[in-house]
Amino acid sequence: MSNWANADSIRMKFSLLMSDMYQTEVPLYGKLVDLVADVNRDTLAKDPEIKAILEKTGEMPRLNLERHGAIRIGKAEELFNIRRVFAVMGMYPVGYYDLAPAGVPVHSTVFRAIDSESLNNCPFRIFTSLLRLELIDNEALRNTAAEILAKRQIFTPRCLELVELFEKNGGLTEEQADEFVREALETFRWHQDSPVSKELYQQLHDQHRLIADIVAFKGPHINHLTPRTLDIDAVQVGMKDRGITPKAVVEGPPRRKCPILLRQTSFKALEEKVVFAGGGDTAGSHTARFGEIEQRGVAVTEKGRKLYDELLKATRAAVGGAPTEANRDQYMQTLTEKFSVYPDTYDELRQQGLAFFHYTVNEGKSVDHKVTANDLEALIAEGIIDFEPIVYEDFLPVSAAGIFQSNLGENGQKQYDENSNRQEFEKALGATVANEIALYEATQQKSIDFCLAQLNK
Ligand code: OOG
Ligand code: NI
Repeated sequence: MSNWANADSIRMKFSLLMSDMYQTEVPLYGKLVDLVADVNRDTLAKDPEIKAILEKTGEMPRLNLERHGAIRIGKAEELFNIRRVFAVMGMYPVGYYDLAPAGVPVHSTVFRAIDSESLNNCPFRIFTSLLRLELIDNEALRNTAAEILAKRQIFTPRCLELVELFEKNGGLTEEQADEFVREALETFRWHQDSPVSKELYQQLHDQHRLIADIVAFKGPHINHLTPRTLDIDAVQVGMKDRGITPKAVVEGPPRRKCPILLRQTSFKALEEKVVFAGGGDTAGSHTARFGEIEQRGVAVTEKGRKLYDELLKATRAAVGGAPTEANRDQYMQTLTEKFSVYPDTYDELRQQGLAFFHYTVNEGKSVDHKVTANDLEALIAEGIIDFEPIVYEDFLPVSAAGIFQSNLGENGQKQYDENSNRQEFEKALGATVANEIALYEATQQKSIDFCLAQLNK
């Protein structure tokens, strides 16, 4: 037995500190958290079926804890070290997202817990994007940006020392872990004073707002946190009622009886005061930080994902591109129409191999003969085995681009024809990213194996 602090508890402590910090820095976020808690309470009271599923899958205690955050970092070494920092909290890189085709000069991964028990203990995860400086077309500006980034250190020296201790000893003591979360939090803090002049900020900003958000600041301030709701349409309406301005449309699939993947909306970024370097006219502002809400549904298979991508593409083709304030109603209507062919019962989703499920033996049930995976359908029909949706724990590149755009403002859209560069990303990361579909597949298979072992006992 080791006396090392548990990674899930370190992550939990860190996420609670982060939430407190963000509510202080962005008070509107606190209002959003309250709204989501109200909507979740109403939904659970109205819909006993949702409540039963959440109770059975063990997700109930984590419902109001569910949060993801996002950061944007500037250089390879930062990505390498952030991976080491997140490993202390039991968070590992899953998935590769290339945002360049959607006009955002970054590529990303998500640091999150992998197994379902750890996810239930604390689902906190961070969408982490790395700037692709090579996509800045102005060479002089690109070099200046690289020089500024080369000089910065986004981790406290003590944070890196504790990471080294963790790597050397295989863990941290409780006391070291508490110190670690406080030190690690510093990396994500908002700094009002910018290391660059107002002029340079403007040049970076004119190139792309995102580039200014990364290069003109001391560190990768947390740019949003996201609670999980059970009814995102109610939150979208509720935001307006409480004086919070939501983005034009909810990203992702349309409203369904059996939610799939991920739906997201956000409130628009706030204008925050910035003090630029150098004398003279140094006061200014920057808009980047916002609040987001997510509703999660069942994880889909490769086949399910292909169908999702096709229907989303068809919707966008029909309305002439990404949704805007002007075409939002038409967009949502078209989306619903296109998705009417996507099966909307858990039974169909399962039988057609479109989504992943977690199988369990119903209480008190047994069999009088040996069973194999081939008997699964019969066992379900006989009420011996039951299944629940496996929640999608990852993100969607088109939705993520929509979230980026909504807080980068109207002029955020650019065209990049660079190829996606996963190898480059993994080289900077110092590790490969896990394949999310393979993880869901393994979770599903484990539950089937467990059922069969239990019945054959
Ligand atoms: C990240 C946007 C992506 C999501 O939920 O899809 C994201 C960012 O704005 O840095 O967080
Ligand atoms: Ni997000």
